[in-house]
Amino acid sequence: MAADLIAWGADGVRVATTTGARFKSPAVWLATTTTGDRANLVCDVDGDGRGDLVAWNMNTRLVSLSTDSAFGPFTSWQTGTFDANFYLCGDATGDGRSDLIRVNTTDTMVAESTAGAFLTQTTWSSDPFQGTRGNFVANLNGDARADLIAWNDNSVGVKVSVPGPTYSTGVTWYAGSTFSSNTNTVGDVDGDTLTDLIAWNTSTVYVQLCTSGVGFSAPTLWSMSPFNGTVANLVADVNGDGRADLIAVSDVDVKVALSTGTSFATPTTWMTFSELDGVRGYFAINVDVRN
Ligand SMILES: [Ca+2]
Ligand SMILES: [Ca+2]
Ligand SMILES: [Ca+2]
Ligand SMILES: [Ca+2]
Repeated sequence: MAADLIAWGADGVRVATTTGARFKSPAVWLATTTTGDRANLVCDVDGDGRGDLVAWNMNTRLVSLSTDSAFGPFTSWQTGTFDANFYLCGDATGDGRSDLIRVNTTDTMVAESTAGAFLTQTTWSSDPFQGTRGNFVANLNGDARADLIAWNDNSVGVKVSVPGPTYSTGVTWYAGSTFSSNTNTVGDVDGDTLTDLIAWNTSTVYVQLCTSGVGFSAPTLWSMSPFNGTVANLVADVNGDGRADLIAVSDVDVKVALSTGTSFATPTTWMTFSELDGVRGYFAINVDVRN
């Protein structure tokens, strides 16, 4: 399975599915003006392998499930106030379904997915864990549970998801400058199932590999091609070889730099277009079972 390109726009959500070698012309999967007043996310919340839409509002969380060729109507999966600084999703519990995670100034809370609703959020850690360059949810140690990353200018901290369920005490997995002037993203670029760090600069891309689930390597140069999208930089495996690739979305085209396992190949054009509205967000995740 390989990641497709999703553009959540003002009047609908469009999907450009991958063939493994390019993105097809975008198709409207849901005509909607619905949007989250806090965040828009795309995660597989019912665990069928296909990414779903989550519109995160302060007072309600709405979900639109992938039917494999479209997104279904939005339905409410949770009501009540659920507010934060960082809004994330990922399978923190390890049951195959993505959960909602909020990282706040002083704590981190998780609302578990039951495949039809989100349970009331519970506190998984009670200390500050915001990263200056962002927080990310990804599997780092090879169990089924997604862990929490706080990426800072001069360190990267990790809280591992453990049975309870809860987060472990935060541990520094890398101490040192982390090289990014543009976009900080995460993905498994070498295909060992452990999530790595990717730092996009104006004319270079550096990678910090996850090393056996206990730390990150020092930044290593993986690309010297000037490669930044004017509207979005994304990381996902678009050709299905198990290694996460770089996707640069611009106003006139979408370029991809495939991972070779030790570097990123020269970028190539995967789609040309004039109207891919992603004003609510661009995402790269598999949404169908075909490719
Ligand atoms: Ca799904
Ligand atoms: Ca889960
Ligand atoms: Ca890896
Ligand atoms: Ca790949």
